[in-house]
Amino acid sequence: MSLRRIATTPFADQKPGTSGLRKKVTVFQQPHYVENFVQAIFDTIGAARQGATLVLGGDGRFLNRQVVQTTLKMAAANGFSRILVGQGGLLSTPAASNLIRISGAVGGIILSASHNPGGPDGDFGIKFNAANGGPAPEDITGAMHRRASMLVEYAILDVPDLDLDVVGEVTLGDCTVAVVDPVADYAVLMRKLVDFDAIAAMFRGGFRMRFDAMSAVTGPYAKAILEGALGAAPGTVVNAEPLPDFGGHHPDPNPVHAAELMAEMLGAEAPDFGAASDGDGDRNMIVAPGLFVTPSDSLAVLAAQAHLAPGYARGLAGVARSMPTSRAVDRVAKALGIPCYETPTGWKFFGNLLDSGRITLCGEESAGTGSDHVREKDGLWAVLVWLNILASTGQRADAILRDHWARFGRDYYTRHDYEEVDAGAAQGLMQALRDMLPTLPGKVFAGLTVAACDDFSYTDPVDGSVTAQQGVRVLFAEDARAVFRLSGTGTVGATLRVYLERFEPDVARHDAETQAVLAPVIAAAGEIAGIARHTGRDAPSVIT
Ligand code: VG1
Ligand code: CO
Repeated sequence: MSLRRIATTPFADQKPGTSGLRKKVTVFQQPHYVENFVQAIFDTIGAARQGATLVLGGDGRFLNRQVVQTTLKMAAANGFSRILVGQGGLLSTPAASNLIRISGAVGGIILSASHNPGGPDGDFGIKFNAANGGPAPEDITGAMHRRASMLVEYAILDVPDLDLDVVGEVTLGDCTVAVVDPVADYAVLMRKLVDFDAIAAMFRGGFRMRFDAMSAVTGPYAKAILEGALGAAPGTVVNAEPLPDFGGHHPDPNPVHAAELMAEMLGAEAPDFGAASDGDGDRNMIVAPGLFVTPSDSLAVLAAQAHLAPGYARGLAGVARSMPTSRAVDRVAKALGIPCYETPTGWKFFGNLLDSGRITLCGEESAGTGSDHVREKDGLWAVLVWLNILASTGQRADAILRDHWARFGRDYYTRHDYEEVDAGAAQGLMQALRDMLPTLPGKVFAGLTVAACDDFSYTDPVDGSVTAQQGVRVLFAEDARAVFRLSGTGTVGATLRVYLERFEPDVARHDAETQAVLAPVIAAAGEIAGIARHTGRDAPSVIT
């Protein structure tokens, strides 16, 4: 066995976005591309990696196994003394976060492009999580990018591939590689947080559920916990086997990409509860019989009812939501008398709030909810807390949501995505919006009056760091809001996201169709931003 130093040419495009470095598989297949970024991660960790533990795993997509092998050999050549890797190279993002935290690792590398499609023509991604289990904050990802842009060589052991399919320990150079069951520790954690006995009793009583794992990483977790530990009927979990191309599907749990689940839940034979998760298991979609639960509403319901789960019986210290997430959770925080923080998009911004104990629960409109149990959003966790609420209250999921609206009012919410727009045109739209901000207040668009607007800037209350230009928000006097930002996870052109919402306090008007209620907000947003003019599109590519 020998340690080799291999010459590489630096890559200038290895800049992590909202959640790690995400590119087309073909980009990662360039010679030395993976190695270059992995070495940049190790160099950024610096001396702290000597003798340290590293966690490693991914969502099973195309390239996962190959990059796991490369990373193992590089980690062993770079001074780590112990590497925990999920069996088969698999770890869901929340399970990886948990493993980092309980093993005292210096950090972890998660291989995933999350909800982006996989396969040879799909996307791949590499993300570094720090010792708290959370996505590296911007100063660290910035340092990785700078390092990747100047690297000239990387270190790797010249050894055959390891067998990752057998649980147990093997030696790699001076390093021990522990191949671990990806589900076991995560299941132990879930058992501490939610009342497994109550949920199991509910399933014994005939409660029926459908969980769509979308042929992605959550399959083994959902099978073991829902069907195994909790006794849900066999077949409750569908698309349970992680596939390198996710079976050709788009592993993004929303009503468009989880259409089969939606059809079942809205049909006559709907089970009592429906849920889905994304490529790497950190997102969740919740569907009640006959009623889709928007992620923003789900966060608000969880905030209002989490105390029913044993892990949260003591109540919540505070909550947080990303800026484009609806203000439904703010109303709950107000009623509970706890703080509610508004952060930029991306889980990394919740890290300091969670670490400092300021918040217990947080979430995003993009189907992400989580708590202080790990430092990532956690899809299956959200589903289990929902099940706990259903078991504790004995209520149907749709009744829970309607009661929530009756108490707090309903925030009608939709997101319109314009995908693969010309990057220059998208930048132009955002710049034009920023330029017109001072002139907007008082103006009327589609019958709505602009009350206030800004380009969201966040000052972290813990470390004082400032993150500017995080999206333009326009607040209307009619208690409606439109938010515009560009995606930081796409791999082709630019994606314009337009987030639209309107508050409706009157319970008599809680049964309307979302797009119809929001039509004036949609029209006003289109007019203000000149969406058609800038993008050449007359309709969004995806409406969720
Ligand atoms: C999207 C979502 C954001 C989420 C991020 C990562 O980012 O909007 O809320 O945190 O994906 O989610 P963007 O920049 O494309 O809007 V996941 O499941 O990739 O880890
Ligand atoms: Co994800």
